[in-house]
Amino acid sequence: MAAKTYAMPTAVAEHARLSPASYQEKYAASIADPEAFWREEGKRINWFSPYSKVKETSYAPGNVNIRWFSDGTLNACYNCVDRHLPKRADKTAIIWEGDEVDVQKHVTFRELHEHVARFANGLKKLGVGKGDRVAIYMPMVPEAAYAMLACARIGAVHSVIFGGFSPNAIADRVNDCEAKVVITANEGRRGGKAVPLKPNVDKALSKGACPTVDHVVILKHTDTDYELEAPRDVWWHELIGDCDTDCSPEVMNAEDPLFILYTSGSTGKPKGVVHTTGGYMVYASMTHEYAFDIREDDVYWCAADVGWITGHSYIVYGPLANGTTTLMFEGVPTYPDVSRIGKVVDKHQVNILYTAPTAIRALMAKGTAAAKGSTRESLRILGSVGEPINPEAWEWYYNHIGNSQCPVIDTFWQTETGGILIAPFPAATDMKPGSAMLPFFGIKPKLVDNEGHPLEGATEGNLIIEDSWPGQARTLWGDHERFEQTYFSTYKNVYFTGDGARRDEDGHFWITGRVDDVLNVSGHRLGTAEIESALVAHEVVAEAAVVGYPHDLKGQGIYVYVTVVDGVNATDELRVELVKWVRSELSPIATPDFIQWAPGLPKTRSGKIMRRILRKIACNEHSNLGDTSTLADPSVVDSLIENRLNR
Ligand code: 6R9
Repeated sequence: MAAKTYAMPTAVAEHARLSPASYQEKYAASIADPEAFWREEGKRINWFSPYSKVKETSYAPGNVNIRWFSDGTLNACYNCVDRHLPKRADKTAIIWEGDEVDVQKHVTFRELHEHVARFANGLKKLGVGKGDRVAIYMPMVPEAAYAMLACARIGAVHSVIFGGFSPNAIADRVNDCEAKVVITANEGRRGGKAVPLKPNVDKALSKGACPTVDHVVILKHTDTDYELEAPRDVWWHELIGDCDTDCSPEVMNAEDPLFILYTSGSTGKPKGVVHTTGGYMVYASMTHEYAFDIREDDVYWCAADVGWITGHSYIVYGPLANGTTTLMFEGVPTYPDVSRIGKVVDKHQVNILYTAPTAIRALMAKGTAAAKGSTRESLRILGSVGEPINPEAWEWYYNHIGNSQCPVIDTFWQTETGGILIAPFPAATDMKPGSAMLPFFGIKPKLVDNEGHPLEGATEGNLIIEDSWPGQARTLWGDHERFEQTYFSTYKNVYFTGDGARRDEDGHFWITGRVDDVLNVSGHRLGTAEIESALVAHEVVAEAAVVGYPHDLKGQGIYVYVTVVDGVNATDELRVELVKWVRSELSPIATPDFIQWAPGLPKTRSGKIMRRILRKIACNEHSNLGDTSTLADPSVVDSLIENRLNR
């Protein structure tokens, strides 16, 4: 069946930088001569000394080496802040919306410059210099961005640790990169609750667990007092008390590391993904401009957390490099209730909203309540990121948040890719709910079978990227071998995303999810995302997760976890109905073998369902769940195990 297609809304298409023809032309040029293409595009960034070299990249086994613009020098902070001062000093750089409804702040580029430069001088006072690592464990406050930019200004490498991580996870990350300083706050606020950041850092650092840390800088964000441990701890405001606002940006080489960001891999130990300065800045700013068709007066809101790559590339570096007003939101979409997002959009006249399917589904579960109390008329473009967006969520987002007037830009990318790889760039293409559509300039997505043979035409396979792009990760901190092994060894001479994808008859890409989530049922390949999407399309299903489990006859059976919408009774009759539903919505080959009711699903703090755990529970391997330290709410797992045993 042909996918439903939506045209780019006329109001967007008429003014967008791209048209289908100009996209095709520019894409073709980027592929025909990447060297010439990026030599030109690299100029969007201010360089202290220009590059003569552009692309020096090799994916050769045993010699993976990725360098872009390697003889140029620049400073990322200068590009996000200083270069805007001549024309945009009084323009708002950051709008901060606090956790509580009536708390907000506007920071101009001039003020941003002052805050960042003073804090950079503060870090220098603590002995932080070029190449030193600094861990940032902060709530979603402007100071988190100041801290990142201050590190970039003095050439220190930041490693942002998501504010929801536990002490053990902090210690692992701090130790892996041997951070010298940890920047935190006394407390964060999320959904009306206090998040004990400073106590978590204390626990992480206790008993000499993090021997490289000399100092902890603490922002006083709430009124809660914690005792400081002298001489290790220092208040942010005291540190900068006597610092001036003059701090010249360090001259960095294009290939000097800008930051490390830890992400989970298939094995337990988190991977320290390393991004360098020049290529990352070019790619983050360019993709931001094109994916959201950014205009000078736009108010742009990416509702991610700075603890994730989306926050790095699309709250801080991309938008600020482009001189865009970027909104930082401390809270959650459901606090005080599901109308919050719409109300924030109206209050700050947001033009572009970029969020995740998991947030969209949380709002969708409450019907249309999320649309109450706001008009959202300022919106022009919607974005989605983090996981495949099921067509039902896409349509709900399109209709009830975007008033059927804003394109939904479904952006596929990864921590390792630095920026967006595949999306329906406005107005390069029509949209198909659930499809990420087309590659960005310079990106060559290909599908291969399990042996690495290229697959042509309309088909499904493993998603690889042939050749390099400037925003790509360069290595894993301290473990280049693992970098090669993880991304370049499954298939030779290409980058392996770890995702599966389908390419339809029009050449559009549909990400089907991590390859390890693809089921093979009676010889039929089925994406867990497809089955979930079918389930979520049923009105009583709030959320669903599907995993495979060994099945005597079929090879793999389909095990389904379902969270029902508030107020619905989870009965045996409903089980039967849902099985029937999936058969008719998708296919009899997708018939669920078992449906387990789940009051909640185990998710990482960024909202990704931890299928690894669900697979273990489905297989009755409860005693060996592996690393659960990144779970948002570990108690969910206990109740799932209990339900499983009592079934
Ligand atoms: C940016 C980010 C990366 C993984 C990726 C894929 C999934 C992200 C997606 C998507 C389908 C999209 N993913 N965006 N799948 N459609 N639009 O999320 O980075 O946290 O490293 O996750 O997320 O499976 O491989 P990261």
